[in-house]
Amino acid sequence: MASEIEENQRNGIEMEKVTLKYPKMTVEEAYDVQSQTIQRYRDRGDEMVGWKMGLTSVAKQKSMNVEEPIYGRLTNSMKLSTPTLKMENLIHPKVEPEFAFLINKELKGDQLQVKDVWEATKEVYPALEIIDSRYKNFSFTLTDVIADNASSSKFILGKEGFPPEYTDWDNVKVTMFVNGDEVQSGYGKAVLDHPVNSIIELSKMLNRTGLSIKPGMIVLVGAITEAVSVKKGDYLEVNYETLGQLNLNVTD
Ligand code: 0L1
Ligand code: MG
Repeated sequence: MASEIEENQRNGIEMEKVTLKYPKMTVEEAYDVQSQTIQRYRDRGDEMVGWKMGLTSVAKQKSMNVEEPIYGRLTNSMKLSTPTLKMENLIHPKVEPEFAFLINKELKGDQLQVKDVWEATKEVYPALEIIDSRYKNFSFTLTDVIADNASSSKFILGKEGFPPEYTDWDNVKVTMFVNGDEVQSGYGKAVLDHPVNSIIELSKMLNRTGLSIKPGMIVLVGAITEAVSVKKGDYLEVNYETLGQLNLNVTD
């Protein structure tokens, strides 16, 4: 299953839900498939650079009938170094405004407090995540989406990171424009009431399999607004108040 998913992620190929074939797959097994998929990225010389959290809004959890978020793995090849998203090898991408925490001290365990996270955070960046489920019509069950690396595809960080004390991250307003039209807006608190909670939750979930957030890793904490579908020719501007603006050109 991991080989098939890795190939489809790399080439942007749609696939049937894996639960059609394996309806009894558990959440633990799905994370194992995710881990084995990313091992195949590493075997090709890619490097794991962090984690992403998904389903961090109550609305999204309800729509999937779950009570906790999910996580995925980020690799170097997913990082965009220029604000251009090529549609080549993508299926039906959507963009989410997020924050990315740059961690500089290991975070481990299920008992972390808010102050532990801030002490281990070097900087917070405005960021965009591009999700692109490999499943037809973005339709999947919880275990399907975990196996497909929580729909991870690409991400881009803002040019400048900010220290934890720079602002109240839950009250930052983010507004997204596509081709000049405002399409979405939301506040940092859309992420589990406060983006810092997402890191606490991630550490708790990773701890179940003895994993942790290592120094130098980036964590995308979860979407601040609904995800927005994009197509070739679109131009996105995403405004993060005093944190600046992120742009994205969608090309073929
Ligand atoms: O990053 C996300 O919130 C996406 C998680 C997976 C669910 C989806 O693809 O919508
Ligand atoms: Mg996301």
